[in-house]
Amino acid sequence: MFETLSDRFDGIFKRLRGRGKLSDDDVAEVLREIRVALLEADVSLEVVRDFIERVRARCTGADLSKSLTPAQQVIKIVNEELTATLGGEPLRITYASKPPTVVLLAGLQGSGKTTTAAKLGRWFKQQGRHPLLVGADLQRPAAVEQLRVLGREIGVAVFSEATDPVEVTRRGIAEAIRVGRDVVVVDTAGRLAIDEALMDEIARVSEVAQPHYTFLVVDAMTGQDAVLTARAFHDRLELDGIILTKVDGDARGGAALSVKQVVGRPIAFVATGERTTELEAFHPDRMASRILGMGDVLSLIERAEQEYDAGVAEKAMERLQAGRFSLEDFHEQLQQMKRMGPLQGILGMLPGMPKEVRDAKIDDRDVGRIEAIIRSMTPAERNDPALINGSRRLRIATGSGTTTQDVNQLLKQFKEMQKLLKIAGVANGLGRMPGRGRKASKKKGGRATPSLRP
Ligand SMILES: Nc1nc2c(ncn2[C@@H]2O[C@H](COP(=O)(O)OP(=O)(O)O)[C@@H](O)[C@H]2O)c(=O)[nH]1
Ligand SMILES: [Mg+2]
Repeated sequence: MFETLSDRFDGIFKRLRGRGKLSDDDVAEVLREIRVALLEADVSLEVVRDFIERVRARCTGADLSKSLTPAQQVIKIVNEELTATLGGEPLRITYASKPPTVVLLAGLQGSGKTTTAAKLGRWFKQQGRHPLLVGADLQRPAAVEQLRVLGREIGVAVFSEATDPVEVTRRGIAEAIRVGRDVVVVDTAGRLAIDEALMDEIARVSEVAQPHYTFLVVDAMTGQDAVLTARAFHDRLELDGIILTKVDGDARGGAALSVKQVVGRPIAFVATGERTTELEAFHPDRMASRILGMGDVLSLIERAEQEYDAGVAEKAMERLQAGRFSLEDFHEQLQQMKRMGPLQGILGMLPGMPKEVRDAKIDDRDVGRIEAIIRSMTPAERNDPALINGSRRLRIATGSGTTTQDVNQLLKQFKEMQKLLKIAGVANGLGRMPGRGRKASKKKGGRATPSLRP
């Protein structure tokens, strides 16, 4: 889900990351790109417009944090506004003080109601509840059978009988009370399109069910149609939330991003596949980070703000730009990063970190060894590894309790890293983490492509 958008954001932020201070024109350009990306992802026009305005206001307002680079600030703002667009706070189920808690599922035919009813049964069971599934789709005999099969699979009882949907619902709830089930999930019939007969039926079922939660099940792959469907149902039924299904097949995610604002109701769950395990409670914040393809940038930024010594970062940055980033600087950076936590985790959180670096296995024990080796070098060697010949290599290995192979490996890795940093331009992001990184941009035009090797 959201692959399209994720790719676009990745490109936009990658280019941003190479910048120093952002001019009004830069901001306008970024906003234009984000706008196109959202429209491409099939997000409703009204939602896009509103989103862009909110981001614009904050990017040009006084909201900017002194301790973040411009790129980080924009990412932070976009992340927060995406979270808001996706619904802000996750929906929390509160259980009826007088059980059972009744959940009514509505939706078009084929949207995934029956499958979702079973998934919810499983989910409630995992929450320590004792659910009962009620099959109130009597349109096709196969519908109830489908629910029974799924019920057996997940070990949740299913109630149904060949009367009519309203009667089945009434008796299903009575049955739940009788046998002490505390959650009832009612699966209902759908039609191919919204029609009056369907709306009447679901309204009558709702009348007797008096549901605590009415969820509309919609197929994410239908994009903006899903949003229109949701609005039509909400007019009749007063939805509490949306369950978005088949997000596994939806690369764009337009429905997910539009539904909260257009319908005024949040996404409660997303279904990510056909199996009964494939249902997730929806967390807007986590989804936003996922869309931005950046692991957990906010936690990283927060940690960086707390731990990173801006002075050291700034110095490293200057040296990177001057093409003089040495093993000495590398050592200092390692120290800094170590303070922030296990290296592997940090690298995974860095947006735009080349895949090779992110996937590289970094063991914190290796870091200890690297430090020992660097410490055994003379300052001259640290600043110019080319000095390190055979006898120096042996001395360093002995001094650090390692082998000459270890020393060679480190020197090779350092060279590789310089290359990677150069390619990705991440040297910027790294070196100026939250720094008052202005210095970098004072140089003409603020174009800060580091050249690591003279
Ligand atoms: N890939 C995928 N398929 C789903 C998902 N949810 C439901 N389906 C499939 O969609 C089809 C219709 O589902 P069903 O529950 O019968 O829909 P209903 O008519 O609304 O009850 C079935 O083939 C399901 O296996 C999902 O999240 N991902
Ligand atoms: Mg069904």
